[in-house]
Amino acid sequence: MRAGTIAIVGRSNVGKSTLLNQILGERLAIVSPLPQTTRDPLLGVVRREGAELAFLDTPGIHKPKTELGSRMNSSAMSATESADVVVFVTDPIESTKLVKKKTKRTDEIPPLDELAPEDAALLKSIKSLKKIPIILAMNKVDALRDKGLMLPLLQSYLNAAPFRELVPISALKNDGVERLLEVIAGLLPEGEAAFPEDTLTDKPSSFFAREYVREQVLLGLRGEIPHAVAVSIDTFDEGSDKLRIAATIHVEKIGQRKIIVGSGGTVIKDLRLGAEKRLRQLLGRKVKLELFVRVTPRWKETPRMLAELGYDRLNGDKK
Ligand SMILES: Nc1nc2c(ncn2[C@@H]2O[C@H](COP(=O)(O)OP(=O)(O)OP(=O)(O)O)[C@@H](O)[C@H]2O)c(=O)[nH]1
Ligand SMILES: [Mg+2]
Repeated sequence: MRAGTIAIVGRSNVGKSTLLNQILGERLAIVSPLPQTTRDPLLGVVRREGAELAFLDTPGIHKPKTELGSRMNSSAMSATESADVVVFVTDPIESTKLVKKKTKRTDEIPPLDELAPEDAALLKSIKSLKKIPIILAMNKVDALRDKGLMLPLLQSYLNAAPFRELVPISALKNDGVERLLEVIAGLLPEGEAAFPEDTLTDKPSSFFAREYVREQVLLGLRGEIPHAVAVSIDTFDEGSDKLRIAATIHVEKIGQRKIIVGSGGTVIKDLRLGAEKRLRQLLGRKVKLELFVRVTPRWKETPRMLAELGYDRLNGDKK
């Protein structure tokens, strides 16, 4: 059979986690309209006729402003280095906006003939890694009314790196995803399955408790709050009737704490109910979640806090 690891890599917000979820047929990864949603590489395993595909969703590569940001970038790059195949995800609409911004172009018709500078830089570093086959997944094609407009853009991407294949997809609408899997399977090395038949991921349930609380914050709150938040698990009790979890939401400032709690605790109650529901759906059992909020100034810059919050250099980054 064919078996191997596939890194899903790209800028923030291009739809990498949406793609992982669509491939798995399960809302495992958290997804939001905000950049830097994914902070840790996340493994998801699927099987197809004669193939085991172990996908690693990675944090979006961005210009880091904090120690957390640079850890996220390096974990994405090290997942890429150790992969058998790289799926480079990008999207035509946002790429176009980035080009417009850089070149200060004001044309009405989008300049769909140049790749985003951020993508160019990232492709350069992926190319220099070693001879890992790279596939270009042009995502969000559902959002383009005239798909013909995309052809010059695709050509620019093809010129920028030795892509083995180009697959236009819509991760959201499940268009082209099965073909992407076929292409990947064809590039994987011959080998034995690395995971037991029923493995979906290698992350423990407590990881998803953290993630799904953060997802509720990303989806429910605006402004500076979503990126100021980290979640830690205080207790995780499997129990007999239900799973009992106590978690702390860390914020950077006192004002943020107030907003998260909300007047009369309404906001935090919604966060709790939303996260409980997501966990119940994933784990197939009753969940009782208790949430606390704590102000932990500068947690994104403090190595000790980052390690405590699970953002140490363990996730694929061995440095
Ligand atoms: N129209 C459209 N939107 C999509 C598609 N795929 C993802 N999106 C949207 O794009 C946004 C970002 O999706 P994510 O999957 O979180 O993106 P990501 O690349 O994982 O982002 P980071 O984790 O921040 O790097 C969400 O609002 C998704 O619903 C697609 O195929 N079409
Ligand atoms: Mg993501």
